[in-house]
Amino acid sequence: MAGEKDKIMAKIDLDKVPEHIAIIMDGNGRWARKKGLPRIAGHRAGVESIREVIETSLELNIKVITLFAFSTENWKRPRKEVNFLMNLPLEYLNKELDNLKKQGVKINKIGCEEDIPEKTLNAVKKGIKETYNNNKLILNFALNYGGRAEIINAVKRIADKVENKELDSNNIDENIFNEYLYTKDLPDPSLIIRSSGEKRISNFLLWQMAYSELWFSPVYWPDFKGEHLLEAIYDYQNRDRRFGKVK
Ligand code: V0D
Repeated sequence: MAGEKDKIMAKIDLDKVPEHIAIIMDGNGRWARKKGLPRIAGHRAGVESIREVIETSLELNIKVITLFAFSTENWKRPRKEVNFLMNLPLEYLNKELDNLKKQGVKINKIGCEEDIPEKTLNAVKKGIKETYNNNKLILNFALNYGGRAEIINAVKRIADKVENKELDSNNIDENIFNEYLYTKDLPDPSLIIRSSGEKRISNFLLWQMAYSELWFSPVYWPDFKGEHLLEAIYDYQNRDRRFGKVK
């Protein structure tokens, strides 16, 4: 029997899939509240949605998925919640790493390493190392990431280079600037998705989103399934991307 996912899948043009999809995984806390559960139960349930997104991305031959897992602002949440979140990469990799390896998924991360507990960082680095040679799909986690912080960090390192006469400021262009971003080896996101109905970017990939298409799904992240990703991709494929030009 063809389910909702197969129905949308049949409409997708496999030659026009977005190369890089970035996702703001919002609505875990509200999902939990609606069910009378603690917020952390929502975060844990959100892991299942990551699995769905990976599976569907592999079916479509999508090259990069970036997941906004923890922002530079998330430190302001209650300490108990922050501690729980910082344990999730470890928990996730214990459970999923074998699968990811079999699926040919390459783990990557962007964001500021400072302030991330050593145990968390070591688990992530181990995941990156053990999947380094995979090439089906890059699963890029934004951890302690902020778009403005990323840009400031780039500007400071460029200023150092100019001061040391290793770079002529006249030569600074978009390509040079890109080399100083966490995402230097990744294509810009073609499509940015935010779940749970909020219509904001919240300091995510500010530089990289210059020409990204945006999709806001009303579905809370733990309820976000393969069919919801396909819905976003189907809409994306029916847009007219002009990059400022006329066709
Ligand atoms: C909570 C729902 C996987 C959204 C999914 C530290 C928010 C579950 C990771 C993860 C989080 C990160 C790096 C890595 C492997 C896995 C993760 C955080 C939150 C914040 F290398 N899920 N996940 N990290 N949530």
